[in-house]
Amino acid sequence: GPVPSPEPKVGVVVFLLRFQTLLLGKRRSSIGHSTFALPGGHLEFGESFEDCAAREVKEETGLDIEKIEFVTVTNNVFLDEPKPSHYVTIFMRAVLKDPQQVPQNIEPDKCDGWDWYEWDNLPKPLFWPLEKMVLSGFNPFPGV
Ligand code: 8DG
Ligand code: MG
Ligand code: MG
Repeated sequence: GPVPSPEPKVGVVVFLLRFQTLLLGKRRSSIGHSTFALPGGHLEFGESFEDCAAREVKEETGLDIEKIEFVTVTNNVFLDEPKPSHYVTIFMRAVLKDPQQVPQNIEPDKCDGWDWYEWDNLPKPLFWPLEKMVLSGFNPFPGV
């Protein structure tokens, strides 16, 4: 019989800003494999966007963040991926509690590693939801 469509899900991702750079990692997950993306993951039942942002960044990088705030939301339908999926993606912004803290690759099955990149010198290819924002002229740094 007909295959039921999967439900849209909510992703919460973080522009983690450190001086003039932000944190990106190369994905190993099936959606967006080998593209550079923000830390983040799925919103859990009952969770605030801020709590989800802090939890996912901690789980994926070991970093502790603060000044967590909502930036924007985008609608992302992934039909060309191995598993078709649909995410409403909440983009948050935050900074490190301790600017000297170093990211760790805590989930090496999901990411090749984390590093800081300047907005004017981003790695390629970017995960397309992020690429779309860059092309639209979006800038995550405050006061721009
Ligand atoms: P979890 O089990 O830890 O909750 O999930 P995850 O494995 O960390 O999920 P994820 O794929 O990293 O993030 C959830 C979805 O959010 C992702 O499949 C698609 C959407 N998403 C975007 N843009 C970005 C981005 O820049 N980074 C991340 N991590 N996810 C993004 O639309
Ligand atoms: Mg995660
Ligand atoms: Mg993730």
